[in-house]
Amino acid sequence: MSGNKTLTMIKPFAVQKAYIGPILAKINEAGFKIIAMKYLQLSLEQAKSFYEVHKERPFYNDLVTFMSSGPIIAAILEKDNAVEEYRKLIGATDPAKSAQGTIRALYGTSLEKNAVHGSDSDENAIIESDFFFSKIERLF
Ligand code: IDP
Ligand code: MG
Repeated sequence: MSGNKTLTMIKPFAVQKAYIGPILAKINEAGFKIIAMKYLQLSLEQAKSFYEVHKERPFYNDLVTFMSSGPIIAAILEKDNAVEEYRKLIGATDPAKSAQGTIRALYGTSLEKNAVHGSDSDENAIIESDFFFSKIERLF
């Protein structure tokens, strides 16, 4: 059975461009419940740790530098089949290839600055949620 939670981040460039409000509105309109949320800036080391799975990829250094360049929003979202449903809502990794009306198509500006993160599996949703939030920082 698929899980009902996913982890999102609103990435630095989208925060700087004042897209927090519009993106959270899309998330709520799509029926996700926000069960944990915080506003923070990752250190370079923390960004490296979050994206560890990508450390062999050519874009890794740029990605972790970008992700630690300014404040972000991290949130745990709840909905049936959350991982898949949220990836549908955000669209493809490259905003230029994302379906019309998706969060990345609307608010992403490049492959790297694609507005938001979304977990890619139930297992990673749990790992990523635990990365940002302790037990008392979430609704249950
Ligand atoms: P995802 O965010 O859609 O799951 P991943 O392949 O997990 O995509 O990549 C993580 C993040 O790394 C992407 O959201 C994007 O910001 C960045 N990224 C992925 N591929 C590239 C690339 O080819 N060039 C630059 N950045 C990339
Ligand atoms: Mg991914």
